[in-house]
Amino acid sequence: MGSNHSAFQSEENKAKLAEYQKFTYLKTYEIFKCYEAFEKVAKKPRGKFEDWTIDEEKFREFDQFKNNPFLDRIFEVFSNGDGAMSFEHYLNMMSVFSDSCPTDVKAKYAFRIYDFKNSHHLDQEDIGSLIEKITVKQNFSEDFKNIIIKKIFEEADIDGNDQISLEEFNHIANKYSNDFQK
Ligand SMILES: [Ca+2]
Repeated sequence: MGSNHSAFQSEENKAKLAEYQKFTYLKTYEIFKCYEAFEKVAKKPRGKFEDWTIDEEKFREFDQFKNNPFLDRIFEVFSNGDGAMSFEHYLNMMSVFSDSCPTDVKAKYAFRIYDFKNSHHLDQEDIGSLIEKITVKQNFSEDFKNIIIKKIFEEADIDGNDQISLEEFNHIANKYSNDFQK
């Protein structure tokens, strides 16, 4: 695939493509790949691809996210919670998950994904849910889970208010950014 794509030939869509190149961390061929993946599953009420959407059921069919324990949270965060993911939402999501996206941007979205109650901070319940999702096969005891939660708060909750703020989360994300990027 070169630097051209049949979907981006009109002046209007060329301008769109230029915007996507500017506002995402995706390379041009990655934007084309996203378009093709999205085009395959999207509902198309009108011809303009800006109007196409995918719902959560369709989103579950993407190989990349099928086994992700945070799939429902990812869909909610990137579709802005209205149940329909537009192409621009999708592109933004793929951009955040791409290798070129910087750690602080990834951390900002990871924070929102782990903020299960959309409360703008992570509390012990959020961290508990996070641990449950990533360790579902290990079947940890409540006691062991609480020990991990305590350890996480000891390290991350710098001001000791029993909540992890975005700033505190960023601090941890940067500290462990090498692991975080994997
Ligand atoms: Ca705190």
